[in-house]
Amino acid sequence: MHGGLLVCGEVLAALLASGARQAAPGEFTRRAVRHGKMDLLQAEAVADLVDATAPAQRRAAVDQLDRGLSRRIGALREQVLELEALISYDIDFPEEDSGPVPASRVEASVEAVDDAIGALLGTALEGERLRDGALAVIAGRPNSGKSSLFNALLGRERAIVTDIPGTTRDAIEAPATCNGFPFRLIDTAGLRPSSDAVERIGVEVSRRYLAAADVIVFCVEAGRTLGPDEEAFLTDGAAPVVVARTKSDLAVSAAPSDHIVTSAVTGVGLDALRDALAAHAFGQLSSRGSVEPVLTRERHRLALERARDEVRAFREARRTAIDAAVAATHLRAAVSALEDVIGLVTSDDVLDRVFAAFCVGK
Ligand SMILES: Nc1nc2c(ncn2[C@@H]2O[C@H](COP(=O)(O)OP(=O)(O)O)[C@@H](O)[C@H]2O)c(=O)[nH]1
Ligand SMILES: [Mg+2]
Repeated sequence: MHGGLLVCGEVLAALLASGARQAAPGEFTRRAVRHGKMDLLQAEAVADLVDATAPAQRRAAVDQLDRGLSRRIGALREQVLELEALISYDIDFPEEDSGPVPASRVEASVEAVDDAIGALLGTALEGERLRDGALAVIAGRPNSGKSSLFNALLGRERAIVTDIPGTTRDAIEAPATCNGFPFRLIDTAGLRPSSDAVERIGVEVSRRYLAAADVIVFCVEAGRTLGPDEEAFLTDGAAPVVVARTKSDLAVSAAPSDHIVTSAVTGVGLDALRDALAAHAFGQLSSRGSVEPVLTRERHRLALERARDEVRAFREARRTAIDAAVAATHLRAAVSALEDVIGLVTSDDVLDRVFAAFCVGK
């Protein structure tokens, strides 16, 4: 069919009238999961790939679709199963003092599993950020060049720029990609005490965004000495702060070397600013370069935390000389937490939740 809303709509109506039905969201992927052609992590990756706006998101989704994360979690599962095998002698012959496997070997193996789960959990913060986009908030005094910098980073005139202090009163959000990583860029009202009711609300909104920020871009004009309010802001330390010395085309900056000298007019420093944003919000992911599996959803993180808790409970149970068979139930629970992530056996309501976010036809 050629495009056009009316013709497509009428053809669709004719098909439905002849007995066809429309696919449910994610129905084809769901079938693939039900028939074992795909696991749950791969199904999630299909949705992530559809939603990807930044190259780093696409890379992670394609790797997950390739079973990168499934394999890694499968390997963890194998490790726990081997641990179970190691202690099986203790279970079968509980009255013997020591089995053929020395306690130190079991202990080392527990450590190794704990470390491996920990390494993967270490990717969750940036991984979840990778799916949602990192929140980068631009802040500073009124007229410090925030909106101009915001527009320059976006490459379009999204926020209103004037020389009147207090122009931006509401927070403005726009998606942006820096060095391949996704960001939600926020322009805010300038921070200052104000008698204007609307501006005061704007400043309040700015503070709320700042509290939630993953990284802050703090604007100070080049060549100007920082005021005490600005020095205080920098040591506040809620999120990492990148200082942008703005309007460098107007003044020579004698700023500390970690400040980034920028100009919205000439475009100087914009790349350096993007580098800094990517390094602060995605430092681990970008330094690893090649594709390594990452946890991108709360669902993954919670299940792996459960697995780690169970492995630790197992270690504790052995330390306190609890019956080996009882201690081993923790390993069973750890295995099942790992299997939940991959989705080897998945209940309908978990599937419903995963596929609710899918679009029709996938
Ligand atoms: N020459 C020059 N002027 C700038 C630059 N950035 C902002 N300005 C001017 O500074 C004033 C305030 O800018 P604006 O972006 O609205 O600041 P905000 O209040 O912090 O959002 C406006 O008149 C801008 O044109 C720059 O890089 N170079
Ligand atoms: Mg502004």
